[in-house]
Amino acid sequence: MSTEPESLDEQVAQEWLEALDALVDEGGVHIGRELLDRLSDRAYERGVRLPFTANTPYINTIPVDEEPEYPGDRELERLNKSTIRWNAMAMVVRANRESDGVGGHISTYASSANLYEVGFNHFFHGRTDEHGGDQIYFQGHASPGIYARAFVEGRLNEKDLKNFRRELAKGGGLSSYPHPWLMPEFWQFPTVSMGLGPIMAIYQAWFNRYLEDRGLKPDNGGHVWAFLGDGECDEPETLGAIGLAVRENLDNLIFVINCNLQRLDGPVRGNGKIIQELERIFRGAGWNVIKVIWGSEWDPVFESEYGGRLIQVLENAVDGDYQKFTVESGDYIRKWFLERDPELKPLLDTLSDEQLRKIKRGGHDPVKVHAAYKKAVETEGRPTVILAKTVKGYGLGEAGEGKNITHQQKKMNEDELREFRGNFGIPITDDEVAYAPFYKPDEQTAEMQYLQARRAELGGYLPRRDVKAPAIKAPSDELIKEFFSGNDRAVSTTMVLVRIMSKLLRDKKLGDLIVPIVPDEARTFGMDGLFRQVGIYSSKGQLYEPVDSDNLLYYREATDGQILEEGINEAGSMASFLAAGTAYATHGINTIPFYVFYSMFGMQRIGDLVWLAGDIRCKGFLVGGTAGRTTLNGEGLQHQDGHSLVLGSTVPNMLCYDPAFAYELAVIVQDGIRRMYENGESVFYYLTVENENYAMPAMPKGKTVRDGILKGMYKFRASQEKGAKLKAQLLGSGAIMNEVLKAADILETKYKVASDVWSVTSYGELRRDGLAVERWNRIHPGSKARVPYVTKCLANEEGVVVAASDYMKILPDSLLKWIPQGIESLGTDGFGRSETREALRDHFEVDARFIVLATLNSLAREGKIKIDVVKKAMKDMKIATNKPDPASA
Ligand SMILES: Cc1ncc(C[n+]2csc(CCOP(=O)(O)OP(=O)(O)O)c2C)c(N)n1
Ligand SMILES: [Mg+2]
Repeated sequence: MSTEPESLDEQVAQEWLEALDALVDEGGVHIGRELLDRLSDRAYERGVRLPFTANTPYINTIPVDEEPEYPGDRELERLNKSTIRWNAMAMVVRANRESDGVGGHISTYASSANLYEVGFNHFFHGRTDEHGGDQIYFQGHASPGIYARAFVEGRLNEKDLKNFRRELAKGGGLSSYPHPWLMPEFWQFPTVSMGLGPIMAIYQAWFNRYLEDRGLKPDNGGHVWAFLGDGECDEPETLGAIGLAVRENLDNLIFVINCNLQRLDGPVRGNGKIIQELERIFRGAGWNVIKVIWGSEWDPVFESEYGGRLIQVLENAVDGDYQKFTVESGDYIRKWFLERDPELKPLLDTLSDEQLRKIKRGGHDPVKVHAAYKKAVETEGRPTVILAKTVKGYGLGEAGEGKNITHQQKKMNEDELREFRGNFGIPITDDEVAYAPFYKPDEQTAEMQYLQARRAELGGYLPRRDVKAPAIKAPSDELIKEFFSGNDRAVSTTMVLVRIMSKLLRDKKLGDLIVPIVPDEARTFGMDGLFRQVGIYSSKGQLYEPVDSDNLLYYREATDGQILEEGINEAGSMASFLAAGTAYATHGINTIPFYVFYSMFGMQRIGDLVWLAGDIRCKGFLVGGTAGRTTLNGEGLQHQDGHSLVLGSTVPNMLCYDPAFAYELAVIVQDGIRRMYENGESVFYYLTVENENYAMPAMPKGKTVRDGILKGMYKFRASQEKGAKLKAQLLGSGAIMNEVLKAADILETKYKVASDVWSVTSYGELRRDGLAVERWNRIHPGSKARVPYVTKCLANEEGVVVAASDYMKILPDSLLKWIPQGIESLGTDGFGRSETREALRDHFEVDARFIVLATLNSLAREGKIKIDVVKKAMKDMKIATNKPDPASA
């Protein structure tokens, strides 16, 4: 029979605890840690198993005695912070007064002002000649606070603030959120689509290391700071890549999560504690986690004899309770605590209502936040996340502090404004307060001098997008001329693309700047040759002997490797693309990314990041491999892409091309580098490349061919049948071009239809041109009308027009109004199938037979041939009338 007592004797427990206290008092925390380690080992040996927890108690991670002294002038910083808070609030309130529904957010910045101000005053470093600079991902809807600071700094003026969210106002206004497209000298990183900021930040930190390891950037400091919301952590992108940051030892990365416990509708985790949940996740992943939960006011309370009991009760409260404390009276809170632990009464009697009501949170305390930031920048070997507890709408008082509606709060009445002014001591008179005027202290005041001095010391104002990269020359014709002469050997456009990359990588000037990016599909695309040529980047080199080391194309990892092999992670790969494609602005380095992916897992999987690439003025080439719904055969419905070009057409500054031949691809890549890196245009490219092998023809002669390739179409082959009565203009793209050529031959030999063949490299560019011309004509009545390029190409050509591609019919149809003859479109609408190429092209009705049929039908409609000819052709070509419609099959 066991004689064990049922529970631990209280006195024994106290003795152990006191012994620990004494040990720590005498020897310091590290002695305490050592003892606990040894105790824990012994306990394990004796069969004592503790349940796993990645959590620490619900208190600040940094003990009071490890807090560094605050290096700044608290009072001057407080004055400035109050001024910035006021202006941030005023700009939103005024914008909504003048124009209802303009929107904006007050309460997010209200909760995070201190988090930003400690950073601006002591940490955030601008890029200078000596310092690499920090990259700061501001929480998107905290933008009013960032604008307000820029106003106080003198970078923005009253008119700018007044025109917040009125970008079309005279003289321009401020964009709602961080958009480099709209404010290219100010914002660096678009963050407002939640989750994209954090994943970009992780890959930014990694890419910075890549640049340093490859010798493209000096190792001259700089941290990546990502500010995000606690609600934002529910986005898979936010947490999905945190493992990489640990694996790659990214101690240049700091996440600051503003844990105000609320998102838009209500609490983030009403029934739990978001800080504890995030702590588990990040600690489990190996991050350095610093919790900043309580303000300094609570230090003595926790250290008092009631500290342990109080922490226990606080530990048991859920976030819903904390939110309630923010809006309730001191009495409510006192009662709540007493119900949980009556022995806390003497302590609670000593705490004022105000102390209780606010239960001042660590994120609002500069000392606590500074201690956390300092620890974060000094941490080596791993990334840091700071979980800062704050109050949403802090300082808004009755107007919305801590309330569920606070996220949407945009207006404040006179009383509320007066209260705000009072809370933060803004020197605005009673007469003025209702108007919510902007306020800026005189430049000569101590606080303004301080503010300016701090930024001067830290490398200048932020955010600041500063493009200093020198222009670089596009590859010469000499480099790519092999692609112009054609080749009888059957190759795919994917192989051609890889060959172009390989040539660029060998180029003395451009080679180092090319960044091949691939999500675990290099072998699929035949890119494994590059493993050997330039290696796969790994900060650790290659610590093992690769299983295929005796193979020429072995999996070669190296610290100076050039390929970013991302694993099965399209979002992460795209984030790398963004970091590489914006290095010209972030670091002044012209890296040229080529991100090659399964086209089906591009636009539709990571479309939001592609949209962001447009906003951020990213450069580079997105390459959708194994593209085309019938060209990729066996893989079936999930892999066959017939619409990425349609989705791609939604991004205003992305140029989408579907080239058929090697020389087309070479011309497009060459001109792309010219436009992006020589001319500095804010465009980027999406190219589809396919895996069907065929001989590559030589580039047709003629001055207009190159121009046509880039504009979107050119005549590839004119019919030799001069004087024929029947004529057709056949438009082909990508791999379907070969079907079009076959159809042209059949039409000519069998049906006496002289057929010109056009290569359409980009329906998107043709439509863009058409729209621009149409618009010009609309707003220039009476002027000589301009003519769209596609009309110029086709208007004077004889015969019917038929288009076929491996993409949806909407692409050629989108040009309909500019083609006087009309157009018969063939394409691949519908779900794919796993089948042979031939069967698929029959199923989707894009093979040579259907192109012939469409042409004959058009001719019959125009009365040029008899309908019987069409019927017979169908029979001859074995096209059944009861075929299922691929669009809905
Ligand atoms: C992908 C995406 N979904 C929804 C929104 C709309 N939205 C903007 S802010 C917000 C709530 C944010 O809550 P949290 O992340 O906790 O930030 P807080 O304002 O509390 O600091 C929502 C839902 C968005 N911007 N992006
Ligand atoms: Mg929140």
